[in-house]
Amino acid sequence: MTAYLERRRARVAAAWGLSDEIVLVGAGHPISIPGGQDQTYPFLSHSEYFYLVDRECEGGLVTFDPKEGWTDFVPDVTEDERVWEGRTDVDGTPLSRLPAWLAARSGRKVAMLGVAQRDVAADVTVTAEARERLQQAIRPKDEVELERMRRATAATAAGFAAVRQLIRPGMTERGLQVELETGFFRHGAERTAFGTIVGAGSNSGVLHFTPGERRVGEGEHVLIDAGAEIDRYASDVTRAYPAGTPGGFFRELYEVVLNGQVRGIARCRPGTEWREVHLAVARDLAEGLVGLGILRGSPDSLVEQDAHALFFPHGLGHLVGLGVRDASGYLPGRKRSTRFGLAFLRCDFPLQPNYVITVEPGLYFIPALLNDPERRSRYRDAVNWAKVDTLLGFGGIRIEDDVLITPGEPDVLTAAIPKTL
Ligand SMILES: [Mn+2]
Repeated sequence: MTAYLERRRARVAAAWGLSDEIVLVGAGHPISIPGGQDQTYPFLSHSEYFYLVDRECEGGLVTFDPKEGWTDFVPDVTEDERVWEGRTDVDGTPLSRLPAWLAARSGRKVAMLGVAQRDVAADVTVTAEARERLQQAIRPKDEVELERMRRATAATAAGFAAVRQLIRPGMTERGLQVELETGFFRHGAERTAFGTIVGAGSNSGVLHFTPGERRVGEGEHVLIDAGAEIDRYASDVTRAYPAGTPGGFFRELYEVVLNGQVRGIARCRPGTEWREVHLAVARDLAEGLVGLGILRGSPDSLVEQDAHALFFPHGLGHLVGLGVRDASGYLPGRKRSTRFGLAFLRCDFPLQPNYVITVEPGLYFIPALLNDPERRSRYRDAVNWAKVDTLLGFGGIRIEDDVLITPGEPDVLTAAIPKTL
């Protein structure tokens, strides 16, 4: 086994700290597309399995016995698979030996991670604890992971460079998506890390917009949130581009978001609570909205009232790496806030060296949020509703980079993608 996988497994075993319980981590199986088309969705091994084995293996299973170490169980390759898919044998212990392996350990508690194996009686508590500890062990990215992320980022940068020059009135969202993803694939991407978001005009205010045939209008802008994936490692970038010369309001709002994002990135230091970075950026955005005459009051008190969340209704970011969400989550014992301005945080933990986290503030004019009479009443004094009414078709602006936490200055992995107007 490669040295980096040995190091990973040793780190995970130490994090589990087990004496008697055993752990199974399943890769999972392809999922059929309904309708008898003889097709499956693209197969990706469960990320918990992939992290420990670093290969795609349909039906694969890695086990850990604290008394004996790791075993890689692999399915036998059938003749059909050799004929139709060109599959060859994979190194490992034949899966047919798993029942005997389990029988020899009967009576010991089992943690079942990855995709659950049928017919294995797992202990719910032991499973939850092992999963939490594995998630924490996955968070800091090792050199192999970072090298892949840098390649994914380079492919992403190539796609953004290609699409940027094509943004002009008349282009469709779908047409821009095609050029962007072509750039990714020409530069090594194997897949997109998630469904590409391209929203023109008011569509830029739909947080996860699926591009369609809408054309970019004169004086509108386009929001693109996309990333390439290589060897299972993801990149996740958002930029907003004006079609032609940016209008006054676009420029003003853009500067507010960019300022919040740049200052937020600078706060990404080891030991800093992610929730505090989020709140500091929320405060900067609120201050900017006061400057634009959209919010009224002191930025601190506006954030305390969650007034910023009317225009910034999502968390500041999430871990990215092995997949677009990597091992995001909350420290054990922490619960989601019920506050409107904090409930959507995907992460709640102190930042640590080698975490990679997205910093992606945005400001939007979302009719579904802003036309709600209850909110209009609660924030009667905090919001200049007459001005908001003129902006309900504007959409939104988000700016997102992937930031590697280091012992010193944060390292912006996606810095090659320009974000100045
Ligand atoms: Mn993101």
